Amino acid sequence: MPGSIRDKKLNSHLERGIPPLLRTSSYTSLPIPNLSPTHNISNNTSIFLDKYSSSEDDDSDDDKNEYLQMIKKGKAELEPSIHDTRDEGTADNWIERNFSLIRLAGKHPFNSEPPLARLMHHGFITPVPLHYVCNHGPVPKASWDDWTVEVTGLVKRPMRFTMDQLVNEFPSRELPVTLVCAGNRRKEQNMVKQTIGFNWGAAAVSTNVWRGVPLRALLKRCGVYRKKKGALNVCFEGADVLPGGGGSKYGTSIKKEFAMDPSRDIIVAYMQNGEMLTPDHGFPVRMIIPGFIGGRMVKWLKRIVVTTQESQSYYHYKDNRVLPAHVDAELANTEGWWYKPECIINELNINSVITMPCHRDILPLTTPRPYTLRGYAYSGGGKKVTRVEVTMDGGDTWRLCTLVHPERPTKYGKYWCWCFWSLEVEVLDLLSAKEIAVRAWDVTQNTQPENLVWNVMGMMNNCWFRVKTNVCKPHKGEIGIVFEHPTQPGDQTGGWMGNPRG
Ligand SMILES: Nc1nc2c(c(=O)[nH]1)N[C@H]1C(S)=C(S)[C@@H](COP(=O)(O)O)O[C@H]1N2
Ligand SMILES: [Mo]
Repeated sequence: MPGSIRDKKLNSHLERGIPPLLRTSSYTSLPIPNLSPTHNISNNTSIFLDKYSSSEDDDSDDDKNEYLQMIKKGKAELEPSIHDTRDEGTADNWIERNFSLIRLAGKHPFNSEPPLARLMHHGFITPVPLHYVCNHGPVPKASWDDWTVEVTGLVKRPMRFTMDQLVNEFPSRELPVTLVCAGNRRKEQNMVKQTIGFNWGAAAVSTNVWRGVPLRALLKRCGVYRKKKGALNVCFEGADVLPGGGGSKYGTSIKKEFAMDPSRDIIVAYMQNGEMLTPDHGFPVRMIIPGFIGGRMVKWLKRIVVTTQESQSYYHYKDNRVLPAHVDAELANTEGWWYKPECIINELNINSVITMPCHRDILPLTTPRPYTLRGYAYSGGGKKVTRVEVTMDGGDTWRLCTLVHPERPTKYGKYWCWCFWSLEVEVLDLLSAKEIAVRAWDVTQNTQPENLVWNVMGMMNNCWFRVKTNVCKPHKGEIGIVFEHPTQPGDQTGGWMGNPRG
């Protein structure tokens, strides 16, 4: 198939160094690229830079090469994905998956996150097989050659595009984007009071390099009508058929201004980390909406419809909303809270997590030397995380952490990815602290609340992330500090919050 994605070859030069995070961090084997003068990408890797990339954007070849090296390194460290016995007898039995992913919603549908320490080990770019997955139902079986994306509704020229057309007839944009499920850290909410969602830990967050057609370019080709003519929303519809609302497709929508805003970098993506999408992440094509919650990024994209009303999909209303704390499932239905436009979640909120020490890590006190606390932070809407602070005295005093942003801001000054913080502390300080807590701030001076604010869907939990410390005796005559995270994902027990309240 001439001109298709499969024939494109990577063609670029290695120039710049690696981001500082990768040099300074002490994650045991971070992806420290081994820069060599020539590129060698294995045959099955179809990374390419097409003729549009340099004119279209600010994602320079240098940056791309750094990312490529990270991708290569991460891939090399991973065990092969497999047909998992846990998928036997389900509609997903044909999909190969990484065995270490923690399954959160029982067997099926597949909702899973990587072990937190493993996720962090890879640093800025997450290997595809470890990227968290949120599927509401079975993964559609798709073929590149047969797939089409229809653009219709309030457009002058409704059209249907094949995958090869999307690749060859449009400009493309490639950039790293952090995806976060709005349910990230939900298990903490479930400990306080059961929500209607399953137990995400703190690893429903991952970063890949995504490539696709700017949504704006696609809509312009089809001639979107003006607002005066009622073109207010852009709806996205997936191919997955789901039980919700008596059988419906996964779908949602965003405002047309968002869809057309070049600074938002919204793409119709057909590549992740330099290869075609995997089935779990939307093969062959999905939405990527940087700075938004993952729930708006429709996978297995079939239709883009310009409308006056917001999406009518069941999932646009019954999912990805933050309702006030007093609203339980019953009240939500009787008082129609699902349909109140102000409860929708679009952009992510500010959040940060302590990832080092890990849960149940023991720090022996035999050789007291400084210890480095570490973690991740992100915010939404392209806002830069500007400050991360740690308290060891319940919030009376805060210490400033070192922050590393491995991405370069876009030409509009946006940050679409997570960043990493670290803080060196004395072991004696840890010994006298009962708890270590972290909070982040973004460029608009938003920060995280001290206490958890429960909501019925358990979404956007971003209270201070607290790790408890306890003195322990790892060996006879030895003394150490044992660390406890608030929860462990899924049905795993452990964590200072105890077990979920049913
Ligand atoms: N078609 C479709 N798109 C979907 C979903 C889905 O179930 N079906 N899940 C959404 C949710 S809730 C999230 S968090 C992201 C997760 O993307 P990922 O699985 O690639 O990490 O996909 C979104 N897009
Ligand atoms: Mo999600």
